[in-house]
Amino acid sequence: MTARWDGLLLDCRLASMAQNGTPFGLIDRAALGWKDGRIAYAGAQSALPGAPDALAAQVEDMRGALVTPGLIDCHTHLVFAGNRADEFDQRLNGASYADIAKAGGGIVSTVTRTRAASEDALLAQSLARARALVADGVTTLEIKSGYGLDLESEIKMLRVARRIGDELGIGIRTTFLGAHAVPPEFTGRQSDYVDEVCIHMLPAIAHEQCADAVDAFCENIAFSAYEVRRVFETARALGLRVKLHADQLSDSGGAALAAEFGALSADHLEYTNADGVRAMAAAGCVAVMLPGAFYCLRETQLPPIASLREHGVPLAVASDLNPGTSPLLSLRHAMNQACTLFRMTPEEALRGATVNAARALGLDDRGILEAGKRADFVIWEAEHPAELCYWIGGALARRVVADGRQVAS
Ligand code: DI6
Ligand code: FE
Repeated sequence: MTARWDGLLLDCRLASMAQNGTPFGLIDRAALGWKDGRIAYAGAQSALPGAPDALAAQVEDMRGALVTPGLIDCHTHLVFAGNRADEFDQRLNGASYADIAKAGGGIVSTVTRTRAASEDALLAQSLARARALVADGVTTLEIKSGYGLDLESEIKMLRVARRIGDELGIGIRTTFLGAHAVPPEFTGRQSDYVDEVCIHMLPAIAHEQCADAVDAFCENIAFSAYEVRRVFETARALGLRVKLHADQLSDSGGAALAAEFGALSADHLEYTNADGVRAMAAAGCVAVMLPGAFYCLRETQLPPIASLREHGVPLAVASDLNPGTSPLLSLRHAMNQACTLFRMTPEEALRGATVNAARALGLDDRGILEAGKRADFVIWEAEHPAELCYWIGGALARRVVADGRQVAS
């Protein structure tokens, strides 16, 4: 009997996200079985290879409940200390994000607090945010460094990120974002800081194996395309995949640069031009939409969704959870914003938070309900998958399962 599956759900409505010719890869009157953290069966209940009780140790009747792949938040800055509600207040009193950054606030103020926090304090604060995402359906989470900006503090952040995965039983992908901002001790010496990132930090990060990818903030208030190129060349030489904060506030040629380096994704893209879109399409680079930052900054320049669609660039959606421009604790809420603000369809938004998000992280073992994939799934208090984008807030996730184990209810 040891060959039996660990669990089997009957009579569910699976939004499998498989390309099976139906929207959302929908399968009604479906069954989902899993064993040892992997999906053993996902398909029509009528085609199960045996009697349910003989197939699995635990069988549950879902009475038509909606089941989707676990959500994947492929772009967050979730590990940080303190918050920036004070800057939120300043912005409402007229200061712009760029003004605040130039006056030494912004990212640098979070850097000061993150450096000062002990690893355990950083973990405790960050865990609370991760729990909120998981409660809303997230089973895989990308977390960037970038608030340490010295080797020791960056490694501390990346260690905390991995500890969150251990604590919560979810999947974590870590990204080194040393080129996020110039730390205070390098003020006026930006190119020296880029040297520091390339000559000292990146090799150490690669040696410690604490990052799954390398990111940079390519922007006129951050790092130039020339500087990012140096970071990417170093990453490539060290065998690390790259991704990029590209064209968020201005057209800096970020999308084309990301594509040139075979980036997993280029993220934001509000100001990306037609050449950038074409380059991304040719390179198979995922476009990560971050409507939370667009909303918080009250941006008006929309990312070129129609053109990305037309060129077949895979669209992902993420929270960009960060203390400055997107204090957003729900990926589902980002999906709602992607629909309402960016006019993505609910199916595109759910694909963007499952299969395409997996691709933006270089993962092909999740994001879809199919035999052999990770047993990461969510049982929802909803009838139709469009509801996941339609409701704003609320506690829709009835049960969140990662690696075959319940991680939130
Ligand atoms: N782009 C963003 O929107 C955030 N970082 C980045 O590279 C902002 C981070 C912050 O303000 O703390
Ligand atoms: Fe970001």
